[in-house]
Amino acid sequence: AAGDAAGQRCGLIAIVGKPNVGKSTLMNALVGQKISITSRKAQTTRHRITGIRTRGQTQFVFVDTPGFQTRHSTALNKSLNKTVMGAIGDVDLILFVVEAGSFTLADAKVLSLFKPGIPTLLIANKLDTVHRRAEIAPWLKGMQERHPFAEFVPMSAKNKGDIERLFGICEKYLPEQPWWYAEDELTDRSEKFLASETVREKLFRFTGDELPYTSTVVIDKWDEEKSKQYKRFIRIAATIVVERDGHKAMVIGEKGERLKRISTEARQELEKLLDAKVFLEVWVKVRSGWADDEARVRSFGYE
Ligand code: GDP
Ligand code: K
Ligand code: MG
Repeated sequence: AAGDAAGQRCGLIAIVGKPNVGKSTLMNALVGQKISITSRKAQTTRHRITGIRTRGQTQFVFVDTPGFQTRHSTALNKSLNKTVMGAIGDVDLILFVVEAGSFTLADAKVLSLFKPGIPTLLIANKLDTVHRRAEIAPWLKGMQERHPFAEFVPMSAKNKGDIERLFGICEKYLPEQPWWYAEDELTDRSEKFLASETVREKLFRFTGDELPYTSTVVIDKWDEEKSKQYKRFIRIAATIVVERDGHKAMVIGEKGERLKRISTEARQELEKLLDAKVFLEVWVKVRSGWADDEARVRSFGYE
């Protein structure tokens, strides 16, 4: 697009809300590719993740955030909250995501962080799970009294038509200015980062609720080798860091079955994401108390 920035629109859109309302699912649907990992567990998203989508003359730059943590005040949670605050400070539009028909204390806490002046859409997500649709209208009316939302968008992040409609709504709020990224860019995150997140997603999906959310993934080795057979060939070694021996046994599973499943599914997804042949090794290590230790939280990549 170099040299022809006339008529271009571009802007930053923050996706904010309490854990598990569907923020990352929404961002992936908007970007059209899985950039941000999702699961039914709270605290799946730990970083500020940018997802980019360019359509026609408009470049939408979405920022997915961790759900605001209100329950425990560990170093990890403090860092997550700082990430959310940083993301909503200077954006063109906020998508405040809640579950349609519901508004809890945790939702209210997130809403109370918003500075006045930034247009905010109420995204009433998971509409597909609402059986009594007639109750949505009075609920929206109540929401109108809580905050001067610019618009209400009852929708489902899993419905393509709703995603299309949301693009049309968001576009109006983005200023006319040249694009910040190339037309085909999808994220500002590195491949290495996406790899560690992919392993973490499989870890979360294949372990029960007993595995604390504090477990994390570190990439120890990343070697892209020349190959005659494949366009790209990447050797990756990842370590899952857990807090206790018992958690380690849980991740490995009986006869190593669970760890095998985690690494197989992560490899398959990474091959698609990186468009490469991937050789992935996954190890498990115990480091007790890392989520309470600020220096270690930083060393694992959380600001
Ligand atoms: P986040 O914590 O806000 O980022 O939430 P996620 O995107 O990780 O989603 C949490 C859970 O809600 C996942 O199991 C999603 O599949 C599910 N989910 C997200 N959006 C919808 C939706 O529109 N409808 C339904 N039924 N489930 C959804
Ligand atoms: K989640
Ligand atoms: Mg998320």
